[in-house]
Amino acid sequence: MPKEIEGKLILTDESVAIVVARFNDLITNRLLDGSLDTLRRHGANDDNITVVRVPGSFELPLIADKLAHSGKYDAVICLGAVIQGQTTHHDYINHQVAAGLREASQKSGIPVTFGVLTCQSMEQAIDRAGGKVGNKGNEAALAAIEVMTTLKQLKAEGVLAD
Ligand code: INI
Repeated sequence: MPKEIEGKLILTDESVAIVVARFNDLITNRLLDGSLDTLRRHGANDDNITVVRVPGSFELPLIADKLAHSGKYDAVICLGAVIQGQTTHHDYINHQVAAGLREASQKSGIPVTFGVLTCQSMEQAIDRAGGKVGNKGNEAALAAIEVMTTLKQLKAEGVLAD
């Protein structure tokens, strides 16, 4: 049997930052509710959660990167809703945000998760923010929990240094 290492999905004293875009806040507040619910159900204490608001999704990478490098958090969850308009504006935002968040994660060494909806309509966004297709905020929080606890496990097994 191979040795398997995986996260335990239980939070103890980890600190988590959630960065949430104000643009389309009808949607992003629902994503935030989803993330908070998932964190709490996996053991997080509100005292260890910090919510930071930014104007729009385009501003997520800068703030996420600063928080990820601050040494104060074990994970950063990023929430936004980019809804397609009549121009290609959304395309520029989506690609830059995804690349920026991945880079912040890799360079800081902590999970920076992508809870940004990229939808063609408000209806699609509602479906994915607590509607019939789930809640991207829950998913982004669960991914953060899994990666945080996997890193912890890798340290406990001596694969990674403390
Ligand atoms: N920001 C979003 O989060 N979602 C959008 O759908 C959106 N659209 O469509 O324009 C959006 N624009 C604002 C952008 O994120 C920046 O805040 C703005 O360009 C200032 O830098």
